[in-house]
Amino acid sequence: MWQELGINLEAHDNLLHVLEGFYENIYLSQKNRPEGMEYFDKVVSCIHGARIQELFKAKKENRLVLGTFCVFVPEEIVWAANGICVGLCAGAEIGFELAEEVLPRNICPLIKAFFGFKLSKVCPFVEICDFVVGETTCDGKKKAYEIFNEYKETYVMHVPQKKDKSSFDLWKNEVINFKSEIESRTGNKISQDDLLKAIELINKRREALKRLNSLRKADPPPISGLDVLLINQISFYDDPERFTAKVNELCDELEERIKRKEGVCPPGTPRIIVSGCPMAIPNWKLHYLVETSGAIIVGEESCVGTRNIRNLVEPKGSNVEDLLEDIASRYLKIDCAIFTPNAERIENIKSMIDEFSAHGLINYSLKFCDPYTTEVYKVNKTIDKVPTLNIETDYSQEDIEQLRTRIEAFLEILK
Ligand code: BJ8
Repeated sequence: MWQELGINLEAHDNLLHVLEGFYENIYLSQKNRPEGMEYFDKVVSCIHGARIQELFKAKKENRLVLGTFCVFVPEEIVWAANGICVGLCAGAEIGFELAEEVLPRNICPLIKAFFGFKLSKVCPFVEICDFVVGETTCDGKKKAYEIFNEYKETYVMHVPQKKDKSSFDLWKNEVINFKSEIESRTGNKISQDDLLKAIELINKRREALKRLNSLRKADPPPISGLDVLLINQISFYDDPERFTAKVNELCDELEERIKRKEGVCPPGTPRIIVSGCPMAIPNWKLHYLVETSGAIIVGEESCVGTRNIRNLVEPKGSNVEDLLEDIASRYLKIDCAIFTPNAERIENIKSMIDEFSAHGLINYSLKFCDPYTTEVYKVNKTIDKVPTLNIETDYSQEDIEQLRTRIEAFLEILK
């Protein structure tokens, strides 16, 4: 299967070998994990196996498989046309030397990583996709997609940068165009019923993740931030129906744990919200550092976190076009830092601090990410309830000790 996908088998073996050690160290060494994590451990342990096989089979049955790098792509439309949408990995320093042959050195590591995975031919997910859907979010991605298209066909959606009426009209039009694109590629005409079913499928997944998040309000939290981060990362590529059922099963178990006051750390452990850039799989660096330094992460204000699940599509429309408008309005509520102004993000951070009784906020930015590094100023100016720590990093391991020292000093302040 991997050969058929054109995977570089030697590089791929090395990658899986490194990942395995990494996972054992970071995940399996955690104490008192919920039993329900077994499913998610299994998904990771065959990250390039079982799910790829499912996608492979789906392609043989003529189903469209497409890949994305941003939560702005309205996946409901893909599912409605009997296609499959997967979020692609961009969370590790893989193939950076090859990526730097086509990209500037000083570009965000997430962008470098999606090129690196493709150019080094180690990611079966990107290889199995019929095409990739990009978006005009930050400048780095926008320009990178032009080059990426030379290696993998890339369809780019125009995401506006403001949220006024004309921006909404532009975005709604993009959503309508996207639907036509998917229909013509799949040959399936999307009906109202198809759209309603797809909206329900993805809403249910978001609701399960919301339920999981809300259980972290307990003191002590019944699950670690590392585990919730992993579950969020898996949500991007697992089968949505199965994934939702597994998250709900886990939540049932966590509710029992809360009743027994059983947690993954002692009560009163410093509680942290992490806010900023997305952490694509297998980027576990910050969570690992924080949770092995005596604190617990209780929320991620991130696209791999609440930014992706906060809002559901509210299907009020009674025909396809109106439903597309409902989809468009849900997606335009996303409070990504590429928008100006972006006041709702700050309000969302504030309410997360209150809801999750956080003691501190960590602003997490990837190096060279202008939207998030610049927005840190406004976040810090407005958040006065809890101390904040600004972290700017990449996927390397070089700054680990330096970051640990800064995190430990921050936790001393919180204590
Ligand atoms: S909706 S956060 S997933 S754009 S980290 S590549 S912004 S330079 S990933 Fe994002 Fe969509 Fe927004 Fe979410 Fe650019 Fe920044 Fe890199 Fe980023």
